[in-house]
Amino acid sequence: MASSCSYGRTGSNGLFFNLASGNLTMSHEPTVVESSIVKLMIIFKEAAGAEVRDGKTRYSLDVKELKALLQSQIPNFLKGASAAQIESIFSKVNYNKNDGVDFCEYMAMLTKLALESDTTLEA
Ligand SMILES: [Ca+2]
Repeated sequence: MASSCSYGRTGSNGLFFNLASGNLTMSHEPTVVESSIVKLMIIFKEAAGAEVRDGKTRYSLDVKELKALLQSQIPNFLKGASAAQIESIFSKVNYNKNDGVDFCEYMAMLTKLALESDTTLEA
C-alpha cells in the first residue's frame, strides 16, 4: 500500500499488502504481527468508502464510518460519547483535515490508544 506513512521497505523486506486488491505478497508464512496488521487493513477496508482518484483506489472513513468502525471494534471507546464528541474525535484523527480518515490516520489513532493504555508491564 503506497501511502504517505510508508517507510519505503514494503515489497522488499517488509510487509507487503495491497489494500485495493487484497493481495498479500510475502516470502514466508505471515507472523502473528504481520497477520494482525493485515487483519486491521481488511477491517478498515470493509468499513471505508472507496474512491478512485488518479487511477488509484483510495479508502477513507467519513465520520459515520469511523463511528461505526470504532463501535464495532473498540466498543468501550465511544460508549456514552455525544455526536459533538464523535465529531471532535473525527477531526483529531483526520490529521490532514481533508474529507476522510485514511488508513495511516486510523493506525495513528490506534497507536495513540495503545500508548495511552498501561504499558508498564508491571504485575
Ligand atoms: Ca485525512
